[in-house]
Order: sequence, then structure tokens, then C-alpha cells
Amino acid sequence: MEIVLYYAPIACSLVPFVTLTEANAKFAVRTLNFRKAQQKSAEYLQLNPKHKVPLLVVDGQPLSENVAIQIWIARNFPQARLLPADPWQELKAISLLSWCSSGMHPYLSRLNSPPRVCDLPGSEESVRRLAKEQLFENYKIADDMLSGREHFFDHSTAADAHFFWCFRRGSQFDLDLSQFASCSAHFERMKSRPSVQKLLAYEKSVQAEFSSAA
Ligand SMILES: N[C@@H](CCC(=O)N[C@@H](CS)C(=O)NCC(=O)O)C(=O)O
Repeated sequence: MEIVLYYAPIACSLVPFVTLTEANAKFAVRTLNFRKAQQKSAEYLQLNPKHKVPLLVVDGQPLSENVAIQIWIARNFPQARLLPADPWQELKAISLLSWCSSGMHPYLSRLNSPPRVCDLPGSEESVRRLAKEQLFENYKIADDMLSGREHFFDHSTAADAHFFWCFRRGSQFDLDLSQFASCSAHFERMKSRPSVQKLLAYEKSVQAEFSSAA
């Protein structure tokens, strides 16, 4: 089986990088440089007309959307226990993945690029303020869920990797996240996992390569 992950630094494609690594999967990475709009190249649009990462291509078949990708990885590498075995807990984990993808990610995108949702002159600050309020409401829910626990479930799953990205992305804006003590502790624990260490080193190398080619 040939697995190719389309990936961009900082982006949520780090989630499958981490979970494929946790699963000990053999996979190739193809990098996209967003600064050069490579996600909008004709070649990539043929694979993913939504011009987004992550994209997993398995034996030539493309699969987009992080939630579906996580489920695919979990199903194909069951020994990694990326989703809980109990059917109800598995659904709770899929619910968490969907929440990361559709309940938090859109606010992070707004913080990153306010004009993509409102291009009225002078609206940027207001888009950012509202996105921050809504993101923080979600971080507070996650903080309560993680209070007194190491992971969302009794062991590390894809939900931890996905939330790690959501919290990390928030930490890259000028936001004070110190009120979310349990999320911050989870973030630090995730950073010490070998899979995340590998991702962080890889991200750094890709960023260096992109800036030397700029
Ligand atoms: N719903 C998608 C969202 C993917 C997404 O928004 N990816 C961003 C990076 S975090 C992207 O590729 N943006 C490039 C673009 O919009 O052109 C998922 O969960 O996989």
C-alpha cells in the first residue's frame, strides 16, 4: 500500500503526520508552499479541488478532510488504537475530531485571515475579536474535558493529535491562553511525544527549505 500525505507547515496536515507516525505507517510526504500558492496549482487542484491540506493519497486514491483521514488511519492501523475500541467511545472520539474540524478550525482560519470572511474596510479587528471569543468558548469546554486527565480518553488517540493542532494554532496568534491550564498541560505533554517531536523537526526543516528557496 502506497500512502502519500500532502502537507504544509503550520497547517492542520500535521495531524495525520502525527497519527501516521504514531501508527508506524510507512508514508511519503509531499510539501506544499502556501506562500507560493502551490495548493492552487493545476496539478494539486486535480487531486483536491478544495485546495486544502491534509490530503491523503492511498494507492493513487485521494482522501480529503481530516476526520475521514483520521478514521482511515485508525482503521488501517488498529494496533495504534487511534480511536477507542468501544463503539460508543469511538463515536465520542469521532465527535471530538468533527468538533476540532468544524467547531474550532473555522475560528482559527478567521484569526489568520479576517478578509476571507469579511472584506469591509475596518472590519478586521471585529472579525478577530469575535473569532477569539468563539474560539475561547470552545477552548474552555476542552479545558473542562481535559481537567485532571492526560488525554481525552484513557490513552492517546487521534482526538489528542487533532486538538493539539487546534491549540497550537491558537498559540501562534497574539492571544493569552494562560487561562486554559489543562489545555496548556495537554499541549506540553503532546509536544513531548516522539511522534510530535518528529513532526516539529520535520516542520522546521521544511520551513528552512522554503525560506532558502524564497
Ligand atoms: N475541513 C478541512 C479543512 C482543511 C483546511 O482548511 N486546511 C487549510 C490549512 S489548516 C488549508 O489547506 N488552507 C489552504 C487554502 O485554503 O487555500 C479539514 O478538516 O481537513
